[in-house]
Amino acid sequence: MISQENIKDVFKGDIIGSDIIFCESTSSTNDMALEIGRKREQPEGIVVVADSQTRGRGRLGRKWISPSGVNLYFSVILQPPFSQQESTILPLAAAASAVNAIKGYPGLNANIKWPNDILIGNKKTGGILVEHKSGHDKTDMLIIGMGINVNMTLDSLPDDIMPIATSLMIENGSEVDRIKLLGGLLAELESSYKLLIKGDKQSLVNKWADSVSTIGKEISVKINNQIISGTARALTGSGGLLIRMPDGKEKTITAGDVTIIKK
Ligand code: BT5
Repeated sequence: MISQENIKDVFKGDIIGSDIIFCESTSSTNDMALEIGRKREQPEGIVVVADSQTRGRGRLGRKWISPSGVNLYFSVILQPPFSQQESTILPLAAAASAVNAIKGYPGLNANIKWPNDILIGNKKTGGILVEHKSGHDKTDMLIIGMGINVNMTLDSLPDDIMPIATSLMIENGSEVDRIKLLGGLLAELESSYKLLIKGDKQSLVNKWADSVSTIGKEISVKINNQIISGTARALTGSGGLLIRMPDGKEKTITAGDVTIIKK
């Protein structure tokens, strides 16, 4: 069980973990983080964790299934000292942090489906939703929301996501301590975030590229109403995906829904 008492010291970094707030159930930890962040003069580093969400959401208003007692749902407020455009790297930083933390467990070789899915094999075990909001006194806040299926069992997966989803426990057969995993993940996120602030984005991106299973595959990407197809070639220094199209031209995309056509 997660409680305010056993989670409050899960991680205390220089930036992340300035306050850790737990709630049994909330609509969405991103909304709760926004509400709390707007009231604080220095919201950076606040982490909001819930045991369940009643209206957990993914990108473009999609639903994030958030049952109680088994998974992780949390949001971290960051205020990066770089532009909103440069912040496109943050979903990737968050995904890489989750992958590194998960890889610490035997038998759990996670990978990233660009830009925001955490997969084991080709099934989704986590997702990231980054929202840009204005906070106290109109300061900018980035709310990094993460959902990870930790101890969900196969028979508890709803039918609509059963074919595409998994959990850490389904994959390696043993229960994972959610609080410990959260601590490891926040530590990874803090260390990447500090390096990002220092400005060495390209070397970080190069390190993460090894975990991005999308690279080298034939994909199609839906961006608003447009579909672009081609081969995913590499990550750019700002976390975008470089695609080579059938006519040989290259294009960088910064967001979108990726479908893998051929491995
Ligand atoms: C995401 O969106 O993958 C981002 C999910 C972010 C969830 C966290 S939980 C904490 C914080 N608070 C929130 O309200 N949200 C964040 P997207 O790429 O749009 O994927 C959504 C799709 O994933 C859905 O349409 C389903 O197909 C699938 N899905 C829904 N729930 C799932 C789950 N628990 N496990 C695996 N797949 C799921």
